[in-house]
Amino acid sequence: MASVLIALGGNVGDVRQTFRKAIANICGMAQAELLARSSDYTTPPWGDENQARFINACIEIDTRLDPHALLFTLHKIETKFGRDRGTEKRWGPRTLDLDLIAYDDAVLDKPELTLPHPRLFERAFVLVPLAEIAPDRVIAGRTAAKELANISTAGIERLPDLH
Ligand code: PH2
Ligand code: MG
Ligand code: MG
Repeated sequence: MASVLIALGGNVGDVRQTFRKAIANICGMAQAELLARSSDYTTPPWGDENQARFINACIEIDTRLDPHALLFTLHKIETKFGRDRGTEKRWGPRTLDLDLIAYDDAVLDKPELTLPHPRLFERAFVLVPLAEIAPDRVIAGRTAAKELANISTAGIERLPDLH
């Protein structure tokens, strides 16, 4: 079994409900167990500032799928929840983005998949939820807790839990 960190994002539709259903789909389709789930956060749009705020979260799962099979499964789930990679703009609005952040200590540098995620430490919208569930996990020699000190978290707000 592998311990995997996945970042969730979206800014189109009822994103929190999409997250809830997508996490259930990940557990079902990736034969995975949910080990941890961060709170949801509203975050300022990054990359293209001219769009709605995003909601972001992070989860940790235990899965038997290898990294490529897991990536394929995550893409299928994105599509199921309305994501259209064919027409969307880079950094633009989307219903659901599922990014593989880390897969055990795997290091991979392929066109379709780089592990750990190459830009994770530049993005407060990933680091803040990650630091909630895995503050001290060593990823590429660094930790979310320490890296948060080097980055602005302005405009990021934790949302109260849904019930
Ligand atoms: N995702 C993007 C582009 N910009 N900004 C925030 N705050 N959160 C995201 O998840 C995000 C983004 C494209 O995937
Ligand atoms: Mg992303
Ligand atoms: Mg993505």
